[in-house]
Amino acid sequence: MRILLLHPNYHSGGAEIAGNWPPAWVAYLAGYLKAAGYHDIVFIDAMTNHLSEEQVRAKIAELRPDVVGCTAITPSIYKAESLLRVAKDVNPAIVTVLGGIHGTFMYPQVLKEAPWIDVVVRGEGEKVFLNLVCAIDAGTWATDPDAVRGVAFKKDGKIVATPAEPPIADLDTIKPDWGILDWGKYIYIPMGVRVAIPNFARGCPFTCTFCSQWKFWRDYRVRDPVKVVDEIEALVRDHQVGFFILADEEPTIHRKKFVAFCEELIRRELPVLWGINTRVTDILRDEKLLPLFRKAGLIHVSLGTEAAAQLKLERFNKETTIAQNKRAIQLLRDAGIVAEAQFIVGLENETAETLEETYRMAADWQPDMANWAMYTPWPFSDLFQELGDKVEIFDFEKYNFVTPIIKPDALDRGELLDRVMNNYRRFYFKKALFSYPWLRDKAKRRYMLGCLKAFAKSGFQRTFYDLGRVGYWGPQTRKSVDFGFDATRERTTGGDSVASDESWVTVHGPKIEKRRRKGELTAALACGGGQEQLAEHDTRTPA
Ligand code: B12
Ligand code: SF4
Repeated sequence: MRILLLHPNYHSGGAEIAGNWPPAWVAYLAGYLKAAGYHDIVFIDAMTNHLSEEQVRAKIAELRPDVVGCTAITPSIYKAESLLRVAKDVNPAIVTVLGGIHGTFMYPQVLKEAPWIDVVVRGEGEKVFLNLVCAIDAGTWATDPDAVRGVAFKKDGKIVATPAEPPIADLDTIKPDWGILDWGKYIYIPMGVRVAIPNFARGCPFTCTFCSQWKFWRDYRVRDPVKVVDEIEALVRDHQVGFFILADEEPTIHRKKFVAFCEELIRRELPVLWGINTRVTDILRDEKLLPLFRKAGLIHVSLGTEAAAQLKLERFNKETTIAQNKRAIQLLRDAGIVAEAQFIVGLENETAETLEETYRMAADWQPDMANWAMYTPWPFSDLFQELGDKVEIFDFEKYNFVTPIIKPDALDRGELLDRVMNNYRRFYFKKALFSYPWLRDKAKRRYMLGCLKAFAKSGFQRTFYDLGRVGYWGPQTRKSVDFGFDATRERTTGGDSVASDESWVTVHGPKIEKRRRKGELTAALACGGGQEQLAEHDTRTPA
């Protein structure tokens, strides 16, 4: 049986400006399938190779797969739907499969608008996809699809979702097949080396209302640090990877294992640098460990520093948090680690003044890098439900952190974009002239100048923030920018999304859920803002 995996050709000029990134999902799924005896797996990265649908069509016709699986996050859903239609057109006998976060929660809408998709794999993909492939292989899929857990499909005109497959308890049983990727393509521009995205943990014990990652993975699991380092060593040795980011939502949650991971990396002296996304409170907690992290190769930490102010949290003490943010940045810089502050902007209460305030904070805290992401209301997050009719745009293609989905009461979307660009211009102009070239730390200087190069490249190509597509050429065009929202895409009705599907049980037990709903957990803080910590002995939910 031949299985073809597709990564859709979706671009939006956010984090991807730093280079071409290898799709980790492909390696994890292919490794799991191959271990079970399914070796004929082919991958087409339409994103990295900028392939048109026609080019993918020709490849599908040539490869003659039995199963075609495509991934989709929310903004790439329409591209994924189209690619699967192409597969169905090429040969109606192909079983078309959609995986990833969007279909996991939006399968009723997806199966309605893309009836050529045979099956949606929900949540963690390895086990469910293997079971599905086995059922297809054995011929039982057509006759008894209900026997496969964790999938959704149409049967007799009705949408059916089978009970969820339990998350894989031991993540180390998944042996990724990194060899399936064409490594020469995945270059991290700031360092000019190959980049990888391994998983150290999956899931998150917290339950922030704007985030859906905790719902998606359902359970929080950390891998054996030594095995993760084995994987990294193989990536360095076999594929010449020189930089990696951990795919985790927040890898420092489990301090003990994270420290063990760093110690193992130090012991093996691997020629590799790496980056993570984490929370301010973890950096403060780990103040004394930062030199160890740096010694292990950690060079870049992104902190979700200011989402909290925008999200108007109960129990949110802004003064404390601002002081904490500043301190965390200072600590990282003192340890020789690049500190990146992430601001989330663009809620309905955003004004010119609040945007200016974020710039002032960035200027005051002096992170090495700053970015201003547009708040994006994932349709299956709790906050989306709370925002109600404040969300007017349902063109998911633009749900990408760079397009203003919510219109602030006091600003046009074009003005919002313009002020965000103004923040970027001022921040990086100063860094380029007065900071990066003069850094004493050689490794950091090289890294920062590399980041500037990536920025310059995307600015020149007009890909940064999709500026070319929307027609932004500076403040004079702020009134004329056109985000190109597709107005035919309308609000999903209750039945089209399963954000609160009772059958989709997570480990975030009823007690925690209740506290979160009552606002007793500082829930809506971004990765980086949360105050909670995981007890040292605990690998799952916070006490
Ligand atoms: C690394 C990363 C990137 C990288 C690389 C992406 C790539 N080429 O794969 C870069 C920097 C390029 C990037 C860019 C963007 N990203 Co990003 N990214 C991530 C990150 C940190 C890790 C993704 C990952 O590899 N996870 C590990 C793998 C194993 O998990 P997985 O992909 O979910 O796959 C599993 C299942 O979903 C399932 N599965 C997935 N696909 C399929 C397909 C089939 C057929 C089957 C059966 C199963 C299956 O099985 C897999 C194994 O269990 C996540 C956050 C996170 N912690 O997950 C955000 C995340 C995926 N990104 C996100 C976004 C929004 C973006 C951007 C739009 C932002 C921007 N403007 O730059 C772009 C879009 C780029 C694009 N075209 O895909 C959001 C998506 C949210 C949503 N609801 O859609 C996330 C979740 C971040 C967040 N917290 O909101 N991203
Ligand atoms: S800490 Fe919050 S924002 Fe970060 S992954 Fe966990 S639930 Fe999501």
